[in-house]
Amino acid sequence: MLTIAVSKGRIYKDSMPLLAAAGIEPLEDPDVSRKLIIPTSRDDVRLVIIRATDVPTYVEHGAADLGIAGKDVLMESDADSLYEPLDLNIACCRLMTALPVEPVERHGRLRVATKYLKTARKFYAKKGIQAEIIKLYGSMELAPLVGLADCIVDVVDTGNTLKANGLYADELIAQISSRMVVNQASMKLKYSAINELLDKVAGACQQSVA
Ligand code: PRT
Ligand code: MG
Repeated sequence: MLTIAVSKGRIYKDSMPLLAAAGIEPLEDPDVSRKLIIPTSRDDVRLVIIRATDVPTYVEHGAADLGIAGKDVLMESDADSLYEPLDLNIACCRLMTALPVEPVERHGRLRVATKYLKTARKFYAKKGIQAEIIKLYGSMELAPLVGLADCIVDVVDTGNTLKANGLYADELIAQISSRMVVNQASMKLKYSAINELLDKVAGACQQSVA
């Protein structure tokens, strides 16, 4: 049995056509079903539906053999023993700093609101800026508007959310896309099944790029 960890939302939507190329089609819609384990058209493959940020943890511990996660989530994760064999080129966006359009006077250290603690810390340290990183779990765009932070670090797609909140994207930290990750032991023990799946999905990725 192969278990694939995937989150609901944009990654699910964009990755299902790729898994279909490997003959894997979910037998239930996770948006309708309350089940967290979804059987697929292949007896030997099932999906587990979890939060995007939990995908690396499930795969590192072998609770899932494979997983699909954004590079932003992987960079932030403590799971550092995963294989990352395939860039799926889906759910693409940019990890950026963003500032208020109306400049606000700053006193003392730069305050940065983000859910990307590790990545932000590294980014500012590399620039030689001693920033105070403020951990938030969502709606980062609000922080500069209410004086909680001077700027934010977040993923940006169209930029509409920033614009609607009086912010603009400033510096690019990383180009983001979703990756297939694989548990190290699974890669050894289930090599042929995983390799075949990766090959088929990789083929489907190339077709969708071409
Ligand atoms: O939403 P939830 O708290 O459950 O978890 P999540 O936010 O981690 O999951 P989800 O499904 O929202 O995002 C999963 C992955 O999609 C992320 O880890 C990214 O790799 C990728 N991705 C691609 C994005 C976006 N594009 C994106 N635009 N993730 C989030 N956004 C958000 C962004 O944070 C901002 O609030 O959408 C808003 C900006 O969109 P624009 O188009 O207005 O710029
Ligand atoms: Mg989200």
